[in-house]
Amino acid sequence: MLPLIRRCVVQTEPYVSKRSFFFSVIWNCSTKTEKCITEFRNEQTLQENKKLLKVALLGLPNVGKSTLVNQLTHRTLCPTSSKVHTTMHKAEAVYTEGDTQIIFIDTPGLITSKEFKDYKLAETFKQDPENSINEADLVGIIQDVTNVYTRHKFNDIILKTLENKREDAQLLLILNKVDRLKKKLALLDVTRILTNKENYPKFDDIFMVSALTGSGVDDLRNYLLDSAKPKNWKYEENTYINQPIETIIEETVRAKLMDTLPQEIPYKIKVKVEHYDFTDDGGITSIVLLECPKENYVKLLFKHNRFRIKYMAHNAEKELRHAFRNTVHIRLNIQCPKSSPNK
Ligand SMILES: Nc1nc2c(ncn2[C@@H]2O[C@H](COP(=O)(O)OP(=O)(O)OP(=O)(O)O)[C@@H](O)[C@H]2O)c(=O)[nH]1
Ligand SMILES: [Mg+2]
Repeated sequence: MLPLIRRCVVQTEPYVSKRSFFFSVIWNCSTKTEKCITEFRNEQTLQENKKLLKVALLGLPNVGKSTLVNQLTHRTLCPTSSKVHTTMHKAEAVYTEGDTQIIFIDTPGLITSKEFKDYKLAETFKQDPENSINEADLVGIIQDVTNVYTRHKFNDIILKTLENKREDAQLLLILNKVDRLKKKLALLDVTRILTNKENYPKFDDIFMVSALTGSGVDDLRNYLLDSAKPKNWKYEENTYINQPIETIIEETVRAKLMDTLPQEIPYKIKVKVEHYDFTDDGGITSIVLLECPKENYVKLLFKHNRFRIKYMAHNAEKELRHAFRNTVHIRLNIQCPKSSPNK
């Protein structure tokens, strides 16, 4: 036991509080001293070995940033949909494995000033990607390889945002949606063009993944775990996201509305959690208000004997169950200012 005690005593300033804990452990457990010291040493070793990596995932709207975060963290905590501008503000999703914590910053899709004005988007669409890249240890640029208009080039907005990258931060190119590419040779073509232009960024590594099927995602996660540097964790081990439950429910329901309703209609419906509660077994029940500005939006939702709205609620519950790893029941209240509330 002696070498261990010496090791604790000689520790410098930051460990003062641990050292006093160490002594109190010895005083209080005279008969179990050996066990207590061993336990403390294990805890201390973990503290000393802790590693952290902050990863910002950036790209144009709809390239699959949030789907990738969900696949990397094994939880559908970030909203995803087939329409653009699903993510409206940044969120930190946390993955902890062994002594390593990775914080994934999911961001709104990068947009030009014109798009920002035309679609009257929130300030977060501009500020959040910039702020995220500033604080990241590693930046992943996600490119949708199925989009024949954008896959061979980096939009100016991507290049401009990358100017905010810290010099010591690693840079990855992540080619996503490879499952939908029939001719795999096209991937090599895209890679060659994106990595050989003079004014384009120099990438530390390139990954080809399918965020939807999970293909290639384990390799990416392992690479990130290996890239983490010794540093204390930002979050507790059992923290998964830095968003309140209401926000996760609201954004999941909104995203599923975007998948269900056509064109721009879902963007005009306000989604608000009126109430949520926990059941005895830890499940969640919630009442969610959908404020429809027009009566025909309500009719659309109730079409085909309410099939649409039931399907949407079913999908939202399914995703939330996967996010919270527990039962989730949602009741939707649909309100239209010009008509009486429907339930
Ligand atoms: N086939 C296929 N579809 C994918 C893949 N990754 C994402 N998608 C789909 O692409 C659509 C957009 O995914 P999101 O994760 O919401 O994209 P995003 O980049 O977060 O979008 P914004 O938040 O709007 O900027 C969804 O319908 C996903 O299911 C993939 O690897 N393969
Ligand atoms: Mg998103």
